[in-house]
Amino acid sequence: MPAIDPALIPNALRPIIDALCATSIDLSRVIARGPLAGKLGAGVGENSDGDQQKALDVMADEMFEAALRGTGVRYYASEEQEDVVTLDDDGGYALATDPLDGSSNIDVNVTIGTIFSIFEAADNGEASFLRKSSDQIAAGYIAYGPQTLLAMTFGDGTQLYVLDPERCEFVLVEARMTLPEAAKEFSINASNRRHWTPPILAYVEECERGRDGAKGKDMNFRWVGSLVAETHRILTRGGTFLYPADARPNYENGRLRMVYEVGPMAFLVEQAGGKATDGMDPILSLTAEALHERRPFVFGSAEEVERIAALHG
Ligand code: AFP
Repeated sequence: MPAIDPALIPNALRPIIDALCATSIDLSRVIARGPLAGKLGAGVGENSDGDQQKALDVMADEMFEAALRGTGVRYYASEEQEDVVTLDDDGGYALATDPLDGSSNIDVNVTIGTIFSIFEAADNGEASFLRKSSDQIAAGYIAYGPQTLLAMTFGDGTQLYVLDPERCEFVLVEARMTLPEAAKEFSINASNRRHWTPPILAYVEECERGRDGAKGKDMNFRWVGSLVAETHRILTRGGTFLYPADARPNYENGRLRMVYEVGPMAFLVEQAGGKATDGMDPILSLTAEALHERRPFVFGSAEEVERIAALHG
């Protein structure tokens, strides 16, 4: 029994998507057990970017890497591993992933997720990922929350699936998600206010002034600390997400990684009619130069993303 209704999945990618779905179903069971499954949020080391690695980060990475062998993935790149791994020499694809996004939420029962991006394999591992973001042929996330959800695109709209726990299968609920043009909410880690650039500060102050200012409408504020949760909310009801460059050391390009966080989320958002930029330029027009490079990231309702670009003048 495939772990997902295969109707809208390109034949060549079905083994990869099925492996991702089957593994995420197993992972969702571990996550749902929380402390009964051990100390999932315990620090176990550092990843390539110096971020603390949690036990679940490493477990998820190992599960996905093992499950993708023999599915057509030649190169595997992960937030949790320094270098690209060759899985199958005769595979035709390259898959990048943040196997467990939102790790700071593991121990507090808040939605966390898996993000993935798929390219045609190039001549070598690095070349398969250090390329224009618009070369992606598929992208998606799984959200482990009250529901286990899969949002995915193959370049013809963003599809939404919900896991039916009884059937152990992801069932299509929306073939073409539409990100609302207007926003009522904005998301940014407000504790970094003193580190922001003037255009970002100006936008946030416009949102805070609401109907008393240029916006002419009140905005609400949300910050979950889990990119997958924020992205799903914005895809569903609109809004703006900002993780900009800021003045902190090592944050001159923000916090989010281009290849396995920013690129795939940009693809999903744009396929749903939203926009995704680095504050000014479309993410999909940018080229990754290093596997773990960071990029400032702004996405969501088109009119808001355009306003932020305008404020950058
Ligand atoms: P972790 O996986 O290390 O928790 O990082 C999550 C994340 O990459 C993204 O999911 C959040 O939007 C962002 O970081 C939260 O960053 P802050 O902790 O700086 O708010």
